[in-house]
Amino acid sequence: MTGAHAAWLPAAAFRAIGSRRSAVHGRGLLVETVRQELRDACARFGGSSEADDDAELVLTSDTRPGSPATDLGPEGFTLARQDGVTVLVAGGPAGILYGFFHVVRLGEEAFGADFPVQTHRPAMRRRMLDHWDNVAVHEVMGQVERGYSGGSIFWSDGALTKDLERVRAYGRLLAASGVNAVSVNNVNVHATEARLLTDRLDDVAALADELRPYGIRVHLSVDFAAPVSVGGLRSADPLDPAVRQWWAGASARVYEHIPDFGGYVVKADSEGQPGPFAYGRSHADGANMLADALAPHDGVVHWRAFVYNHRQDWRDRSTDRARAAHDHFAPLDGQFRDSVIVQVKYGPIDFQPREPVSPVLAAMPNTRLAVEVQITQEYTGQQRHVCYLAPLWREVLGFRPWRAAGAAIAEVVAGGGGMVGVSNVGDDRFWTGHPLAQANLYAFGRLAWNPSLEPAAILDEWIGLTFARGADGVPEQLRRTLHAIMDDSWRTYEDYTAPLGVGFMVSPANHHYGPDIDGYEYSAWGTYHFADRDGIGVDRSLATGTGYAAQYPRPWSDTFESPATCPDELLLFFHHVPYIHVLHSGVTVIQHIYDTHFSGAERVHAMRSSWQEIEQADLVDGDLYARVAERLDEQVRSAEEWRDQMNAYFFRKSGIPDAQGRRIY
Ligand code: GCV
Repeated sequence: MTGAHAAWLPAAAFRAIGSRRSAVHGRGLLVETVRQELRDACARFGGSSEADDDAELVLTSDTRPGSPATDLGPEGFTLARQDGVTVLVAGGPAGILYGFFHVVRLGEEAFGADFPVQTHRPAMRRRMLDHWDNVAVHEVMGQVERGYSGGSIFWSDGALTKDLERVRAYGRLLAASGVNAVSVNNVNVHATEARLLTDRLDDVAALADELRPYGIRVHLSVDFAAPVSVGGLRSADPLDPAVRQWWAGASARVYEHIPDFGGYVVKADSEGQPGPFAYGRSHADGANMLADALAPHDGVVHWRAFVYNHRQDWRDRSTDRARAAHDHFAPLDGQFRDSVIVQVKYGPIDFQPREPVSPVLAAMPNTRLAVEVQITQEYTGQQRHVCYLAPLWREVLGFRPWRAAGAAIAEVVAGGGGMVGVSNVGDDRFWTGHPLAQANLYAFGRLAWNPSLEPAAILDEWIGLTFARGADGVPEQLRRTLHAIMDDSWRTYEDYTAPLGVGFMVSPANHHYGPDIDGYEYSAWGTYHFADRDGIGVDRSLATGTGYAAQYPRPWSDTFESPATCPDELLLFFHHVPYIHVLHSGVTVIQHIYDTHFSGAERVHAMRSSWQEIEQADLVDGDLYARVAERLDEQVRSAEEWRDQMNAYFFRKSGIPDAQGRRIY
C-alpha cells in the first residue's frame, strides 16, 4: 500500500496495549483479526499477546444463553478491572473486535486501578457507508461522484483496484470507528456498474474478502432497470413474473459468490435513474420485489427516498422540492416488507449546510427508516474547507419531531435502518483530501454507534488518536489548536455562505462550489431564494406558501408555520420576510447577513493563523502540515469571496447599509 496515512490508528495509539501481556479467547474470523492486531502491537511495543496465565488484558466472549454479555447483542461488550486485569467480555466475536478498538481508544486509562465498569453496545445495528464510486471514469462526474479525495479506493481504470491492501486498511479504520457495512458503487448506476451485479461478481467478492475480517458487509447499488439493461428482458416491471424471476436468479448468484452479502441500495425515479413509475407501480412495489428476491438470503434493500421532480417551476405548491419525499413516501407507510429500509436524506432538499430535519423521518412509523448524511462535503466546502460536521449530525439525531412527547431521530432509526453516510474517502494519501476531514469519517462511525456522544468529545478523541506521538500523547498546543480550528467550523462555514437556512447559493454548475447567488433558478419564477428589493426567503407555510411546514407533526408544524416562532437559523427556509425583519437574536435579517459574513471570514483567517503557529512549533508531519496549510489558504480566499459577493448583492438588493459602516464591496 503506497504510504497511506495511518489516520486514527497510528502505531502510537497501540502503545498501552502493545506493551502489555494479553490473551484473546474465542474462535472465528473476527477473533483472529484481533489476535493478529495484538500480535502486531506487541511486536512493536514489547508485550506478549499469548499470556494465558498472567495476562493484564483478557478479551473473551460469553455466548451462553442468558449471560449478561449476550444481552448486549453480538456487537456489545463490557469492560472491567478484575484483580488487576482488564477484562473485556463480549456478546460475540464482533463485540471482541469493537471492544479491542475501544481499548485502543482508551489507552492507559483502560488499565488504571480505578477504571469503572463500562458497557457498550451500538445504538444502531446498521452503520453504513455509501460510496458514490464509479468503476469507469464517468465523463461528467469523474470516478467518484462528488468525490474530493482523488480516485476510488475500490475501482481504478474500469477495473478492480490493484491495491487491495488499502481496502483492508480502510476496513480496519472503519471497524475502529464502528462502521459495519459499505456499499461499493455509485447510486447513479451507469452501464459498466450495472454489470457488477452480473458479470463482475468476482470483483465484488474480492472487496468483500478484504472487508470481512473487520466485520464489514458489502452492498451493491443496483440499476432498477437491470432486467432490461443487463438481463435482456423487455421490461423491468416489478410485478411481472419474468422480472421477479430474473432478480431472484441474479440475487442467488450474488450469494453464491458472497455468502454474507448485505443487500442492494437503490436510487429509483430520481435524477434520471429508472424506477417503478415507468410501469405505473409504486415505490413499495419496486422495493418489495427486490426484498423478495433477497429474502431467501437474508439481505436487505436500502431504498432511497430522494425522489423529486427536478423540473419544478413553483406554479403550484406541489412543486416545492422540499415536499417531494414526504408526498411520495408517507402514503406508503406500512406497505414495505420488513427487509426494506427506506433511506431518507436528513433534510428535505439535498445536504445543504442547514436544513430542517426531513419530516419523512416522522411520518412512517410502520417502516424501517435510515437517516442518510453526506460525509463527502458536496455543499460544505468539498474538503477544501475545514467543516467538522458532527455538530450538524448530532442536531439531526437529537431532533424530536414530537417534542418531548416522542422519540428523537436517533431512536426512530435505531431499530430500523440506522445511519448511512456518503463516504468522503478516495485513493488520496490522507484518505479524505483534506486531512482534517478524516474527523468527519471518524465521527460518523462514532455517532452511529452512540448518537448521544458530544461532537466536541468525539473531536478530542479523534485528535488524541490521530496526532498521538510517542508516550506523551498529543502535544497540548496542537490539541488546543486543532480543537479550536475544527470544533465550530460548521457554523463558521454556514456564516460565510447561504444565510438562515435559505440554501443553494452555490454555483449550480456541476461542481457546486463557490458563490453564485442567483445561480439556482425556477424556470418561471426567478431565483431559488426569492430575494427581491423588499425581502428574501421561501414561503413554505401552510397559510400562504407551499404547505411544507404542515408536513411536520404538531407542535413543530405550528412552530415552523409562523415567522414569530420559527427558529432563526431556519427562518428563510420557511418564510419570505422583509430585510428589516428582526430575528430572535435582536438584529435584522440584513444586518445578520452582514455580521455573519464579516465574522465568518474573520474566523477563517484566525484558523489559518493558528495553523501557521503549528508550523513554527514543528508539531506535525510536514506533508500533513503543508496539505492543511494549502487548503486553509483556499478557504480564506473562498470565504472572502463569499463575504464580498453576499454583502454586495444584498446591499444592492436592499439598499440598506451596514449599521457598523463597514466597507461593502
Ligand atoms: C449521486 C445530489 C448530488 C448528486 C447525487 C444525488 C443523490 O443531487 O448532487 O451527485 O447523486 O444528490 O443523492 O443521489
